[in-house]
Amino acid sequence: MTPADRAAALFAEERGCAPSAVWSAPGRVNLIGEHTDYNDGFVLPFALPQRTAVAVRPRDDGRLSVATLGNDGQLHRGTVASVHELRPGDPTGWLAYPAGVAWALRDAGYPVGGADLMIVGEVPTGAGLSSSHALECAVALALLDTVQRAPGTPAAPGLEEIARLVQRAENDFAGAPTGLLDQTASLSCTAAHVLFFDVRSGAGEQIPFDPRRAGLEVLVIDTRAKHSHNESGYGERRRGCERAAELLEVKALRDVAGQELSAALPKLPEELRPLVRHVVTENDRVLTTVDELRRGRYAEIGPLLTASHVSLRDDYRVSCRELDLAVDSALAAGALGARMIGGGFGGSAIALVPTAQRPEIERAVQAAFAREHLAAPRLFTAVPSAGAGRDR
Ligand code: GAF
Repeated sequence: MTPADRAAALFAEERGCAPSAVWSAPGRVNLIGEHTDYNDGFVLPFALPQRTAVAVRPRDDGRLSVATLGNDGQLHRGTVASVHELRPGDPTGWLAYPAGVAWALRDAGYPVGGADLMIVGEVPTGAGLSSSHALECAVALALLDTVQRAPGTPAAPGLEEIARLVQRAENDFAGAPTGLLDQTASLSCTAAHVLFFDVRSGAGEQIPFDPRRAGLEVLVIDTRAKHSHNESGYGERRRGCERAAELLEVKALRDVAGQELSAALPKLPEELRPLVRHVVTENDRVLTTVDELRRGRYAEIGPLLTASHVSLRDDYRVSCRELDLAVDSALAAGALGARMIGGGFGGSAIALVPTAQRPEIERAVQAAFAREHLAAPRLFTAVPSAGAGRDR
């Protein structure tokens, strides 16, 4: 059963009627381009097959009544008495995510009213695979669907605007100072492609990406080390980048070109230099990766992925023991490249592996974690899949 089927069935059980629509949105892997999004730079994500589905039906009393199927197999319920009175800071916890989306849509002039929502997700949570954005994007599309049904309401926003509204929900309501990568990936990726997205201009290009045709796979290694953008040093890194841009008198670090790096670094206090070095070199690595993919040179991106990890580990300092172990053990066992993905401080890594060697690389990674007495990581092949859409 897909999450959409499950959400529709649970909705009918819970509410005694069918939902008016079901929407779903995927988690993502970012092939390369980490911590570049809030520096106006480049990212290169693809959508995962794992999705979060939201069954919806409008209500006319302004109440937002949300149920979500937890990892424990139980339904968790939460209610917002009136969407008209939503303000950042209340509710908190998991309900802040759907409520924040309703708030951001209303605040932008989309007259979202009350609704019943049933949420069923299969994107692993806390794994750096963007489960919260999958949820928020699916909720945004489901709530907008209810607005479209009312006569005389404004035209539906495009995907780019929805991404910005979801970012607003995440930043201003849920309190996580994240960039635009994850929402854009969840909403705009397409099957068998990576999305080359220029955050500054908003331009996106779908680049064919089907590693299986080259006998390769992108292996996701969910280390199960917990990560959270609210608590981590994410905000601290972001502020460091903004401060560095100010000192360099540029709008964002995107404006420091690779060849200007050695002139720029001495102008900065010691502690900001590695941050800038990471962002500038990472943007370059995205461009080189796109170039290689355009020529169908899949294996050649391996060293770029590994260089990205080294930069995130040593310069940006957002890796951790589990992520380094995932990367090192995959590389030692024959991966062509590997790197942590997402915000860091836990979550997942990816490894580009020859399909024929996948079983032995998986065994080697598992064995390395067992030797270190760490929880067994969860491994799966990430197939570039479709972005968000309506299921029924
Ligand atoms: C997280 C954030 F949500 C993204 O916006 C991005 O900054 C990423 O970390 C790092 O590239 O996933």
